[in-house]
Amino acid sequence: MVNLQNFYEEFDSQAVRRTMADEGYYIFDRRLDDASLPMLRSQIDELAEAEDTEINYAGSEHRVWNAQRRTANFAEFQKLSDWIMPQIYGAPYPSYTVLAIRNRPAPPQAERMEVRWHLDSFRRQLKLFAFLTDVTEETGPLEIVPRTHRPAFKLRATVPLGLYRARDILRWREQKRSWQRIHDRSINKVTGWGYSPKEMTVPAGTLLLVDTSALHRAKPCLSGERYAVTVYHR
Ligand SMILES: O=C(O)CCC(=O)C(=O)O
Ligand SMILES: [Fe+2]
Repeated sequence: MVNLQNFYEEFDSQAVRRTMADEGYYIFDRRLDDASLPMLRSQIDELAEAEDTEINYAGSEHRVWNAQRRTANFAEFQKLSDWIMPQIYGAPYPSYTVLAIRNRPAPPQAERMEVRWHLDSFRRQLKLFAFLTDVTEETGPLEIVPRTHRPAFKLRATVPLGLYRARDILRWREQKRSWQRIHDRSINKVTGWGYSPKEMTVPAGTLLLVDTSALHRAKPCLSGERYAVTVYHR
């Protein structure tokens, strides 16, 4: 069984809260034990064979939803996240699912790269990621623009970036929002304002907290593979 005890014991809620408020993400110094990584990866491989697995990007991405119900190890990540989040959020903030995900190289035509940037929601939304392989530029890192989770940024950016548009309101019930697909052109504007995207290239075993109301995307996997676990909160 994966042992997350150290993450509880060493958790410095003040430091995490401060970094999350300032930057919109927090990388834990402590990593998962090396020994647990192959075990977790092979559990993802097993689960990925199930019939209800979501498969994207020309078969290169496997998404196993509700992994916490399928394997006790993934429930451990959910427990940890349910313990951490209220301390940052300042209110009860239960998780609703754990995603176990595997990415292998995607054929270049499998996806529209220029609209991968997005917000998960317009208001604060926190996620816990655990990366089970070394994440390099090649294996499809999560990329985020630090500090764009802040209300001051959203106020400034909403109109010039078209995060909300008239058509979002006209088609409100379709639940499609402009901030779910943001064009690279908009990101160029944001970098012009002094914000710099940051690639989460981290060693295997790294845990990461992110406010996914910041601008972010998953870069495509070009070679190798990336395994990760993500705990989702509403
Ligand atoms: O897989 C990733 O790196 C991030 C995907 C994403 O946009 C998310 O989990 O919100
Ligand atoms: Fe996202």
